[in-house]
Amino acid sequence: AHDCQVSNIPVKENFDKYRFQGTWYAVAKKDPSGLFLLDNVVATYNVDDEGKMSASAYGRVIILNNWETCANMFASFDETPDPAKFKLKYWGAAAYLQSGYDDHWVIDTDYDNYAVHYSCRELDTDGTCLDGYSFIFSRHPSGLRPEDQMIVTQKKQEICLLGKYRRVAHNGFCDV
Ligand code: DAO
Repeated sequence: AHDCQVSNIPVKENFDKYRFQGTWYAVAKKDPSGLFLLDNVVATYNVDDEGKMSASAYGRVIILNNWETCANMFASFDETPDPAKFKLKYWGAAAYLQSGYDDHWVIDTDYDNYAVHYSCRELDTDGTCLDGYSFIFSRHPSGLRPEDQMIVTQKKQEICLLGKYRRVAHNGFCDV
């Protein structure tokens, strides 16, 4: 059923950016090559009066191979014809942090507990993803509820990333 073609990956139907607002804790991550955010990753989404979605995020990063810090990141989202598929423009509070323009797809969410994010940065010639990343988000820093874990495992399979995730720790490193 899953041919791993990026263009065939199902995303959340009728995605509601308003219900998605607020704080999400990354509890697992599939890294891209040249990974940036390591752990203690928290993203807060907001929709303004004009319906424009933005986010701020932080997480522990290592700059220049040896300097550990907390990255303070900002993001704005461009909408596409599919309400669950955005283009993410992101930049750091400081110039030495990463910036870029990535896909930002919401694969699934119940808005209240879990969300599965996906971004393919580079397509392979066969239409599968050559380089991408994915966050599993929870509304709770403690992790996912058992009933959500089953759904999330299913979704990881659908995006062909089952087994590729690592746990994202929340140990207070970036708390203010
Ligand atoms: O960690 O390797 C990586 C890629 C992360 C890209 C930076 C994203 C910053 C903004 C996050 C908004 C919500 C996902």
